[in-house]
Amino acid sequence: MPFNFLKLRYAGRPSLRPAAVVAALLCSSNFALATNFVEPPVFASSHGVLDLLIVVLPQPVPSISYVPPSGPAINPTGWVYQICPRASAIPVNQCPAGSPTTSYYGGIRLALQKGDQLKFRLVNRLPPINPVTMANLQDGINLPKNPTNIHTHGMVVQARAPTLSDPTFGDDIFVDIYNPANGIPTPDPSHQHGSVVMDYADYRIDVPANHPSGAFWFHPHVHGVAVNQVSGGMAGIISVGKAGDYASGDLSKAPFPEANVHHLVLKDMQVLAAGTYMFANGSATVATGWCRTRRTPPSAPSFLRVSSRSAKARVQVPTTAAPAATITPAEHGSSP
Ligand SMILES: [Cu+2]
Repeated sequence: MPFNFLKLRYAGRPSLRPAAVVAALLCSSNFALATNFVEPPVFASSHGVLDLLIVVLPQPVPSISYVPPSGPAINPTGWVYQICPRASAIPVNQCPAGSPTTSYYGGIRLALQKGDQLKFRLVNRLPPINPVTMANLQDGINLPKNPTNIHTHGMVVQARAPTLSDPTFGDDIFVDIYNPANGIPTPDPSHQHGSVVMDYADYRIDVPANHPSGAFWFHPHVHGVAVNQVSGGMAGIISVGKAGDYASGDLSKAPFPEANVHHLVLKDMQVLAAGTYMFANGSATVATGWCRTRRTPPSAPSFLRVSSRSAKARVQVPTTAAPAATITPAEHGSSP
């Protein structure tokens, strides 16, 4: 698959910035890695509720600039989750410019606690997809219209469809939310498993009071097109509780100190055997110096170094050619 997603918690004083990591993975060989680590933006629940507006839309990735051998510089277009507290949203279904809105290509973190309610409105502002770039076109005639939804990967929550008395969706992977600007979907009885919704859908995901603490993630889950969307950047972290709930910080089993917990998102792109990559704005030939040719010898794994005063850790960087440190979503088979 043209995507690997790694999220981790680790101790120490990290020396890498997520945006730099993203760029480094996509990158020319002379990219400077030694920048400060910055946590992904966090939206945390308050008094048991996290209530957000989430608009998914295309956006140039400013941290990645690439000059192909025969052409002007390219800033790849990513597909990002633009997020703001629902209370700050402006009519109709828009996040305000500037704070408190974020649309971070590297992904954001939703910080939840056991027993919380995660509520959000998901608005689809994605462009249509060129069918040529789709690996799973046979999964539905409407997929080029780029429907989306959200799945909370790994969480133990209800896969709930709306009812007359409760119109919200739970973690329902069968709802397809369409951007009206891409046209009205054609009825497709052979592949339509759930609700067809235009423009947006409202979700309510109840986190059980006895939900395990841990690190999870969210991503779109419309069969046949999820791979395009996740590859475009649509993913983020969900944390429940604290790392100290399940991890010890020392031999006496003191809880892991929360100040030493950091979150990192790695994303990469697949460079084809012919040395090309299909950007949203067209294919480009990849120059010598991109990640695969940086390996010496070519079969050796790439490493990302995370250092601290007291310890050093090496985190193996996953690549699409030889994934070595990915969180494999086992329940989805070969799909995200
Ligand atoms: Cu998943």
